[in-house]
Amino acid sequence: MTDQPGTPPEERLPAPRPSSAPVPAERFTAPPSVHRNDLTPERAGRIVRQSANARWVGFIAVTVVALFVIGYYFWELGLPGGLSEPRLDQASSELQVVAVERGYNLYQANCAQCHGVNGLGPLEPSPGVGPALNRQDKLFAHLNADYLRNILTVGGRYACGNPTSIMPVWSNEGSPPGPLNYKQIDYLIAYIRAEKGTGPYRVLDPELLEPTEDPVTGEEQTIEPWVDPAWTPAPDSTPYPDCWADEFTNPGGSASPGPSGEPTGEVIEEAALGLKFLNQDLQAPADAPFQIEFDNQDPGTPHNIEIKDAGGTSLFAGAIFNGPAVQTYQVPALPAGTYPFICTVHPNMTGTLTAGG
Ligand code: HEC
Ligand SMILES: [Cu+2]
Repeated sequence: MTDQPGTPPEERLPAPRPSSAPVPAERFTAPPSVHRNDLTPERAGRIVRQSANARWVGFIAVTVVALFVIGYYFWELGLPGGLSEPRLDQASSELQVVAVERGYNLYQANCAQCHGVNGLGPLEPSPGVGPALNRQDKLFAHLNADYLRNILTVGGRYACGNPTSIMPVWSNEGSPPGPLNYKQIDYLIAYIRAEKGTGPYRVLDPELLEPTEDPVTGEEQTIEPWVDPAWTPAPDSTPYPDCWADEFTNPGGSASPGPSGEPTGEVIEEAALGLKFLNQDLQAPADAPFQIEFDNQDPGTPHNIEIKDAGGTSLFAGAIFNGPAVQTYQVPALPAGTYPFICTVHPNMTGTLTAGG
């Protein structure tokens, strides 16, 4: 069995096989034509032509791909020199247009009754009880997107901490939840913060979302954005106060809130309801201090009485307070004459005070 006796079986090498003669086998051979490699001129021409076609195909394919890449590059990033807008900017400005147009409708439906159709609040032709929003000094920094989002989520008390504020919670994320979802809040902010010179934004029919036409001119109606991006505050101005009502507590001019101390003088009465002074003709003594007992009957709406002279200079401005509440103002002596008075917050509320006479 083995030629290596003595070694353990696992170290033994296999026994060599006796050599054998190769087995005769018939070989397949290709026909002689296959082995002929001399080229006829036609065949050489065909090969050259065919390989030229293949090169063309390759060249065209590479060119198409290269052009596509270049075209895509400029489509995506915009043509140099601002010839076209980058695709994403274009898409986002389309979204911006949609947001402003929707926000406008939401504003008109929910906010205009208090803040006015143009956002001018008490200065509207039909004044609203809410403060003006469409003012560059407010829009510059005070009414930023975060502030707007917060006040729409928390409600009017976010502005000045007034728990009886009549401005409700608008966001459905507030407590109690309001009627508007986060998208609608975004739309409102987009409308309030839309800048002049952008757009055009169309006035869409709230139901059909179709553009509306001016009944007189027949032209498509467009939205006038509020924010003027070129506006900057005067160099000596102070920032707009965090609480909008603080703006009125220190009116300009030489107004002083009147001498402190014991109230003295005749007491006359005034009341405000529905954004109107109920008594628009007040009689006061001349040349003697007097008091005005002011009954603000508008719930959650701030009013005061500010007395001016004929030239419009403020002579006295009473403290602004929310109704319903009564406060008594101490008014300094006035020379005989007639004086217009207004509510500082709602300059449309007017009356006339006659001293003496
Ligand atoms: C029922 C009337 C009313 C409605 C409706 C209303 N508001 Fe107001 N809003 C007010 C009043 C009042 C204030 C003042 C809050 C306070 O200090 O009590 C106010 C304050 C604000 C302020 C803060 C203004 C400032 O100068 O700080 C913003 C912003 C505002 N409202 C936006 C809106 C928006 C947007 C809507 C529509 C979704 C809306 N309001 C609907 C009454 C209203
Ligand atoms: Cu008022």
